[in-house]
Amino acid sequence: MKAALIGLMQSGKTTLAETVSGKEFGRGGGMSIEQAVVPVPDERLDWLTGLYKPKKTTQGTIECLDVPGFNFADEHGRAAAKKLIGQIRTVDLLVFVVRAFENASVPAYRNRVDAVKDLEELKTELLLSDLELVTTRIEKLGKQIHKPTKTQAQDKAELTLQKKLAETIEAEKPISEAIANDAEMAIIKSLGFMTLKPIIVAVNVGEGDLEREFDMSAVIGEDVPVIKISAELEKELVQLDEQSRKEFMSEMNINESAVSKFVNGCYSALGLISFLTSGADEVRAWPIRSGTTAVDAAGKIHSDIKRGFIRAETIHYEDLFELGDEKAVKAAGKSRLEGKDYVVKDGDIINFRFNV
Ligand SMILES: Nc1nc2c(ncn2[C@@H]2O[C@H](COP(=O)(O)OP(=O)(O)OP(=O)(O)O)[C@@H](O)[C@H]2O)c(=O)[nH]1
Ligand SMILES: [Mg+2]
Repeated sequence: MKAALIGLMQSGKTTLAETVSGKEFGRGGGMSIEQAVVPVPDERLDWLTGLYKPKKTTQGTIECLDVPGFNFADEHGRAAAKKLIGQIRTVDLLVFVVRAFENASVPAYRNRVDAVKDLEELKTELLLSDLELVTTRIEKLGKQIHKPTKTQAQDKAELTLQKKLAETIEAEKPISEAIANDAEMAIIKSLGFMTLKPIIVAVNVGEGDLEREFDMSAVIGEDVPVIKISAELEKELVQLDEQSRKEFMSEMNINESAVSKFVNGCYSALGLISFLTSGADEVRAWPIRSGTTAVDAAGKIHSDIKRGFIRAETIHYEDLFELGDEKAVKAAGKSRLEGKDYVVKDGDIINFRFNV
């Protein structure tokens, strides 16, 4: 799963990326996109590791791109932003990082510190970049359909759809409204429209400002996860040992770490849950979309396990945690044999039986 941290200049994207990944990027206003991997914290893995003492423990991960800040205030900045947006059209999720911290030594974009206005500007610009993409496609396809190419029928279908998208954007409606079904979605999927991607908003607040309320619903609706973090402070916290960190967090009234908020926000926006596998070799968390069936979950591990799927031997983490070991879970009748179509739940510990 790939997420891009985007936002206007100097909103704290790099600081946040460093905080959640534990990696140092170094500054210098570079114009290239940096990558970092965020390991997904999961207490269940820690507990299972204690129980099974496996050779290794593997957390889920989120691949993060730290994208240089956008500056739509001048032509040079717009050209740079356009190029950057073109480079992140394949990501699965956008994390909008908006500034709400005061810091006299960091000049504010357009001389304002206004998270809601920044979010609005960002959203409008992404919509415009999608409109530009649609316009380019319409021009290209308009010429192409008159040539006897192999893709003529497909091109005509796409042209009709792109025109519908253009009308929708011009009517200031989200383009998702113009896409009638999966077949239409498939036609345009590879273009990577920015406004079709799931998003979360990370409001970067000043120290001690975590309680502040922000109403973003007028800009992004009710369903988008909004997290509040104080990136600079929390970056310092991750460098402390666990004991001092806990003390600091309770002193500063921080009840959830930045990485936990970040990961939960991303998982929720993407509809992800985790199933677990455990044994003497490895204890591991596997992120899947909620609604995934047992046979497809098996395919995440290996295509052979999917192909030769027999049954999913399943227990739930909560039962194991409560009863102490697998034997006790079985004795309590809480071990299940699930078939291909079983819908996997968050916290299921699965041992796939397969035959190839
Ligand atoms: N006071 C305060 N300063 C912050 C906070 N987060 C970031 N900063 C400062 O703001 C400046 C910009 O932070 P970055 O993390 O580099 O921001 P960015 O969004 O990556 O910047 P660009 O990539 O240039 O757009 C740095 O000087 C940070 O120290 C914060 O939570 N509080
Ligand atoms: Mg940066």
